[in-house]
Amino acid sequence: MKLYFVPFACSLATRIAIAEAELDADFIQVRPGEPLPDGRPFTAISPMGYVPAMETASGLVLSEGPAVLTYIADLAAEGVLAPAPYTEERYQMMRWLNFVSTELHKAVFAPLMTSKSTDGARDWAKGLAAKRFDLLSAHLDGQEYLVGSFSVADAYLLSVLNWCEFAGVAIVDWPVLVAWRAKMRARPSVAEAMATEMPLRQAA
Ligand SMILES: N[C@@H](CCC(=O)N[C@@H](CS)C(=O)NCC(=O)O)C(=O)O
Repeated sequence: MKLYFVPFACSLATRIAIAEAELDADFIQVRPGEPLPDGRPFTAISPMGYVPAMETASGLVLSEGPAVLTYIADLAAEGVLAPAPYTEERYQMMRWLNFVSTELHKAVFAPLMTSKSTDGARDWAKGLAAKRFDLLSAHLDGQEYLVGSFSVADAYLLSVLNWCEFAGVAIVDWPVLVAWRAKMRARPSVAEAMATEMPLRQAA
């Protein structure tokens, strides 16, 4: 399986998931504006040009983070990266994957992390952060993970919360989230994934 990534982008969650489940994958770094190492344009894999994206030896090509993360979770041993299918917790995990994707990643962080944004778009996005961080903070207060045990939703949330300082979102105002992020960063799979991608980000 090939996993396409940009260092410290949301695709970090896929690296965490692969490490957590002790699966094998080839990670292919996507360099904006450049073809892939095999000469294809990245849009041949991911039509929007977004990471994460993946490709299996049997020909499955998949993009969109929640779908890629759920696929990886289903390759892992049951309970390692996701609650069992058809359980209530499984749907709660899907709820959080969608929340992180739409309410945090795209609504709050995307406009704050592109040079193409306007001041108005940035103000609007920052204004959205408080309600979403309040909700997360209340949910994670006294709870280790978004759902029961560690899941790909935690990996995705951690990857997005990593951007707070760069994006100018004041996570310090939510001590529960600061503590949760610190604890997640100390998790071996997360520490390993971040240590792998940090020099790649610095060199990019
Ligand atoms: N809807 C996509 C969005 C993924 C996305 O925004 N990825 C960012 C990195 S975190 C990206 O590849 N951006 C490149 C670009 O905007 O051209 C998903 O959920 O996977």
